[in-house]
Amino acid sequence: MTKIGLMMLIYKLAFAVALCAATDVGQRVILPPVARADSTTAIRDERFPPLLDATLEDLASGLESGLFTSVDLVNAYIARILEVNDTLKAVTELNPDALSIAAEADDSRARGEVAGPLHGIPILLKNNIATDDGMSNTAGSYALLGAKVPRDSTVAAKLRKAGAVILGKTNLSQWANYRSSYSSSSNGWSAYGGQTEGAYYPQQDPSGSSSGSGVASSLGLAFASLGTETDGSITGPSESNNLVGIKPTVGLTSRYLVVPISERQDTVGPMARTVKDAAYVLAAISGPDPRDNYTSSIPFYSLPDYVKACDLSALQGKRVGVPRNMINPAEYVEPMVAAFNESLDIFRAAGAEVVDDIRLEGWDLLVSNATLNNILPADFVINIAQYFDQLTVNPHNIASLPDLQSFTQGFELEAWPDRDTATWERALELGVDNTSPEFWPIYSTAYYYAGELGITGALRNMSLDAIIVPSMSASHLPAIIGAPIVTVPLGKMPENTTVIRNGRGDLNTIAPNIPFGISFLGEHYSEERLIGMAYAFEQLTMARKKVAPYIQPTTELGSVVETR
Ligand SMILES: *[C@@H]1O[C@H](CO)[C@@H](O)[C@H](O)[C@H]1NC(C)=O
Ligand SMILES: *[C@@H]1O[C@H](CO)[C@@H](O)[C@H](O)[C@H]1NC(C)=O
Ligand SMILES: *[C@@H]1O[C@H](CO)[C@@H](O)[C@H](O)[C@H]1NC(C)=O
Ligand SMILES: *[C@@H]1O[C@H](CO)[C@@H](O)[C@H](O)[C@H]1NC(C)=O
Ligand SMILES: *[C@@H]1O[C@H](CO)[C@@H](O)[C@H](O)[C@H]1NC(C)=O
Ligand SMILES: *[C@@H]1O[C@H](CO)[C@@H](O)[C@H](O)[C@H]1NC(C)=O
Ligand SMILES: CC(=O)N[C@H]1CO[C@H](CO)[C@@H](O)[C@@H]1O
Repeated sequence: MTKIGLMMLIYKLAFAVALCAATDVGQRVILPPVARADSTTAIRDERFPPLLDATLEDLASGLESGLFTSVDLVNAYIARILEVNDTLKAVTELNPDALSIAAEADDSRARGEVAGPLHGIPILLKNNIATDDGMSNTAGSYALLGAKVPRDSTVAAKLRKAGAVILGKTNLSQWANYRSSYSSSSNGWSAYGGQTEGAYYPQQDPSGSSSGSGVASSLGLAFASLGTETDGSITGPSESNNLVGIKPTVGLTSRYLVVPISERQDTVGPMARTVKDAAYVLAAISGPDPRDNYTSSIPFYSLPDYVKACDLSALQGKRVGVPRNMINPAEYVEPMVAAFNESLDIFRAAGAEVVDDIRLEGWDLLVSNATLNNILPADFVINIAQYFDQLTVNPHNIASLPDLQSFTQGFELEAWPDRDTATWERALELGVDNTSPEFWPIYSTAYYYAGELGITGALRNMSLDAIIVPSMSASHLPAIIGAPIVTVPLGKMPENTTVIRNGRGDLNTIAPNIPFGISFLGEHYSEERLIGMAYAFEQLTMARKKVAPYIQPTTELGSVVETR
């Protein structure tokens, strides 16, 4: 749920990168401000929707007309997963019941019983979102292999109720990237799951920690997937894998039976290929849950219609602010900033007012005070113990972070000490948890910086509808206050980009063809407005279509239907 991303690269690699003179600035992505028809379909001349880009509306209408069945869809997606499994390791396990659930969905559809737009539609879950079925919920660790939960997580239960077929679990950065130090970890690696890679460049850093969810949605290994974010883990892998990601307000989606980092910052959200598809998934998983009392802060009697929010004219009359001081100034991300700069004309052409060069003082205050990073460790020591406490089967009798640390250090497949446990050591040495009196000044200071001197203050003081930034710089302030983000594809790194490896040196973080995005930030529970603006922007740009993966599966619905 936290990503090792470009922010880390700025701070940790600043020196190394300064030596790396030839970072590319050319081949800017030109996004003409030309309105197109609502692109709710990937179908062109083909009889079957190509699965790399198939939208929910394509899939639902094919199921409705009998062109294919939900069983066909499951078979096609499984074949696609297996085609790229060896290289990308995006999906940790398949649901052994997926085909029988799909068959039931087909039967009920034949009887005229359709649960909703997701009826019979295959979706993947990040492997930290528990299901009470034949799949495990490991957060990528052997510590949880064989563990059992008392019931489905609330978001999984809601997906089932909406008729979706839970197809499998996606690989992730182990413990949502809350285990190892920067130089010893890599996005998308887990002991149980291996190393996930992105599909846009060989050995692409898939970003994290919802790495497998990003790669899987990106290549059409399912209709869409769920990820989780604590600080960047939906936003980062969505941008690096050419996707739309919605990081919902903390409290809009239940975290019950989701392996936690922080009750204050964790949230579950969709990673999909279009804004409208993500909105359909968000609508299905949102809402109050007595088992996660943060959801009692939902201010709506009935939820907004996130799908209807997808309105081509949603940018008309809006004011968007550009906080230049939050944007990563490094030379190696210049193509991202250049494309972002050019996109401002699209906002203007669509009738929005761009308030450029606003300064969020809270950003500078927050990133210059290391004490303010202590929210996550203070929550984690408490919240991870609460998760273990809920298990009905706990194979290694782990009750606390010290138990987990000693299991990990003693279990060979956990790859310790090559992959260290520095994040846990730090949390344990801190001696402050979220019940300590010392916790509150830290939390309230960080909240004030990210809120009043940051997002909330800026939106109010300048009457803005949203703050927009390149997605690489989006996650941190919203993380602290639990506010939402919507990221949309914007462009890709140019052909002559100099390759930069991750901290561990085993993945390519900056490389040609790697996609990047633009993010819309807003006040708590402003998803409806952010989705509208993101949709209008997406429809004007369609940047996802301008980037092609270097590897992709070839199985399509046509061959599955013909050979059944
Ligand atoms: C990449 O090509 C562009 C011209 O298209 C040029 O301006 C830029 O300097 C080149 N960058 C590198 C790293 O060679
Ligand atoms: C994926 O590949 C691995 C070997 O790399 C294999 O062990 C595994 O069975 C494959 N996954 C599935 C779902 O078949
Ligand atoms: C929320 O739930 C937690 C855990 O069940 C409990 O400790 C806490 O007191 C509850 N808070 C509120 C405000 O109800
Ligand atoms: C983007 O725009 C800002 C503000 O106009 C400018 O300072 C910056 O140099 C531009 N960056 C790139 C890469 O074009
Ligand atoms: C950092 O924030 C903490 C918590 O509010 C505060 O006690 C400390 O004085 C701050 N440090 C600096 C250098 O401002
Ligand atoms: C918003 O206005 C308040 C009151 O004037 C001020 O303290 C705060 O710094 C402003 N926040 C931002 C981000 O402009
Ligand atoms: C389906 C898939 O790709 N899952 C793989 C994730 O990575 C592990 C370890 O390499 C494989 O065993 C899984 O099969």
